[in-house]
Amino acid sequence: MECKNQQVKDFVQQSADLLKPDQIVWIDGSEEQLEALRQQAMATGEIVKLDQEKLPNCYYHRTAVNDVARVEARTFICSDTKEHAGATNNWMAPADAYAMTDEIMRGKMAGRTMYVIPFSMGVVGSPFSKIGIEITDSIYVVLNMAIMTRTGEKVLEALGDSNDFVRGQHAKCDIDEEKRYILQFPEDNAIRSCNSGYGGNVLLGKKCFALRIASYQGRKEGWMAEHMLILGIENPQGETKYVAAAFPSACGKTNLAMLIPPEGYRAKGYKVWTVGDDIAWIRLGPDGRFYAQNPEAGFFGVAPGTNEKSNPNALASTREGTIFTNVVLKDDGTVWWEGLDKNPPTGQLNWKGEPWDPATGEKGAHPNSRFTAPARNCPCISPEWENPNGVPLSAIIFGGRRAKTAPLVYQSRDWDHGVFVGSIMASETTAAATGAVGVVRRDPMAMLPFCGYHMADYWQHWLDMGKLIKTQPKIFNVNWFRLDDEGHFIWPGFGDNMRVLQWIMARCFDEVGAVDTPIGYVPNAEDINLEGLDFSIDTLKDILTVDKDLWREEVAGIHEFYAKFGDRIPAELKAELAKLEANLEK
Ligand code: GTP
Ligand code: SPV
Ligand code: MN
Repeated sequence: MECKNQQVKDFVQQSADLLKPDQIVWIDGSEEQLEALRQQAMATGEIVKLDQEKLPNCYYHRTAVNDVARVEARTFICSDTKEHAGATNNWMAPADAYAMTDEIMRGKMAGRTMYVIPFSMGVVGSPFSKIGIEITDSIYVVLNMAIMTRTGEKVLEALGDSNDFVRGQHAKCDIDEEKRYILQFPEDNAIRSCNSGYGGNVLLGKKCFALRIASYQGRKEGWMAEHMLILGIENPQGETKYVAAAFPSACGKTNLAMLIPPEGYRAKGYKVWTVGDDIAWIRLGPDGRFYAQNPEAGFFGVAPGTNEKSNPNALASTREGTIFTNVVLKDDGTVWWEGLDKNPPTGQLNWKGEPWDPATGEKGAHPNSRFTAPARNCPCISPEWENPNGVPLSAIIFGGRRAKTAPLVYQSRDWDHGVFVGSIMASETTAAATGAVGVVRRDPMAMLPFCGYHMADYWQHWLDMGKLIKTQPKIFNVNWFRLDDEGHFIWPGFGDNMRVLQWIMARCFDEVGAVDTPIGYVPNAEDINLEGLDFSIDTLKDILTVDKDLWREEVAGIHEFYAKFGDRIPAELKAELAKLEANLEK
């Protein structure tokens, strides 16, 4: 493959000068090249071929035991000043960050091959799309990028002689946790990642580019990069309306994106179509509405809990051309994880590659084990998912994992109030990032770990974007995770979330009323369809209540959180907080 773009060639040469690989291989996007790389990775044990009858073209991989999730504490936004990165990001001066990682990465590809992956986030050639070049010494990264993004020759053709591409450098180095760094340089369109082999740290098109760098680009260029799924809801009349939803990591985006409506809905002709499960790039359309595109081409989904009942569409997506990471490897060439079924296999190897006995109660798959599956495999993939112009949004949904406080669903009063609702999101932490699990933390718009600049400026950008659109999507908040006194989820969730989506749609098109509460509009319990569900209206009323005492505590938490941003908090949001406080005193 020949590259004619001088800036790309220079970047590759500079990378080689630093990393000193024995050879350089350009990824052309062909199946022949990928197959040759799989053969090589199998020979070294980096990947294992699974049973080709049951799981054609599927492979298995284990990461190092110390390298199983995103490392937020070692992720930095290296903007020119600390102020630009803001109070919620780790910051390092760009010159220091380059110098430090020059030392760490220098010569680390000696004796190895350096792969050059031209990739496009978004449909190649679409007005939404952006191009990147990832340098890596990991075949696993190449194979994953080939599923998660559009790669190869066609991307270089689309780039032409432009300098508008993100420069990504990844080197596995020694997988040393103490020298692991995930660095974003928004002003340079550049990313560096070293000493990791875990997805979110090394598939540089995903969180590093499509959220951290892209959120910065979006502010500069007048669009938005969000941690959101996109789905289409088709009604019995055959009309499809689209919504985007932001939930923190491992809080249900993939599951909602692939929802199968309950029997009664299916009988009437309702369908849900998946456009994306993790990231949405949103632009203003010519008709004054927001349009969203999924910049990815695959799903990097949480394996545990995925089963025939909870998410058959995700499971079906993984039956071909998929890479499984850190799940249980069975000697029959298939895989298993907690929650796949109720029969944990015996005599098999756990995610660490050790003999494992489920009777000990120890988990076989890592809680953040993942599948990398091509989006086109998904039985409910939307016919519009590769529409170069994206899909128009009727609603935006925020949500988190809250045992208490947040009701099942509520609607904001208007755009600015909706931005406030997003800014105060809080959720219990999950295994998707290293650190404690189950701790409530503020995670505005599910972007806390992914916003590439000052969070308060990001809120201002949301407010500004709202002013640009004629038809603003309605903004909602959901919580599928309220717990009862025994610690069980009260709401059945999954497919039954369709009942909430139906109310959301009805609100978008002024077909149903609501109760005005201190926090926003909450459904009349009678307006949530419980047909065919063994769930009492009293329990529903319970999870729709707005407990003023809990919300007063919440307000105290919001004040504390907002204080981090000082004067930079947009006046609109301060006013919304004051309004919430006043409403709670009424
Ligand atoms: P990332 O890929 O990390 O961004 O995660 P995600 O937001 O796509 O989360 P995902 O859909 O993979 O779900 C994560 C976990 O939440 C899984 O264990 C699911 O089983 C669980 N989950 C998803 N939806 C629901 C729901 O409606 N109710 C309950 N109780 N659990 C859910
Ligand atoms: C997330 O953590 O939000 C993910 C997985 O989607 S990762 O790619 O690791 O970021
Ligand atoms: Mn995610």
